[in-house]
Amino acid sequence: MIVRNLQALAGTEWDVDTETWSSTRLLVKKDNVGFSLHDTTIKAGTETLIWYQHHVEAVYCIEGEGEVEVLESGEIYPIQAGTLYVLNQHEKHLLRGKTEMRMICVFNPPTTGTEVHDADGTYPLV
Ligand code: 9YT
Repeated sequence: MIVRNLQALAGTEWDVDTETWSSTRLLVKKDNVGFSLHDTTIKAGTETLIWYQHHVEAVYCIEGEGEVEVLESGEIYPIQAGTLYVLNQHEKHLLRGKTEMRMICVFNPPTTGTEVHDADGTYPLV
């Protein structure tokens, strides 16, 4: 069994901070369970370009408000506590936090725990 605590991971290599979001990776590739699990905060008033070309991501909002815009179709989906979106088609998108948003995110394949987006909004396939 694996047991971890968010506070205990603060300041480690699995606790990543960027201009528009911060994320603590609670479960990562080396845990060998087939997915990674992240507790992510989207900063208020931000917009992030994201395009997970190598991963499927499920994102479950538990706090805050914002929206996600799918770039190919132009569709915009509002996000609030209780909203789930899943990037099952590797959709390139813009994520906007109106307020600070807290999201629980699952990645398949799992991330290593230290990734930040490249210029395309992508994480490498490790
Ligand atoms: C919702 C989203 O993808 N935010 C960017 C960070 C990502 N959740 C991560 O790496 O934890």
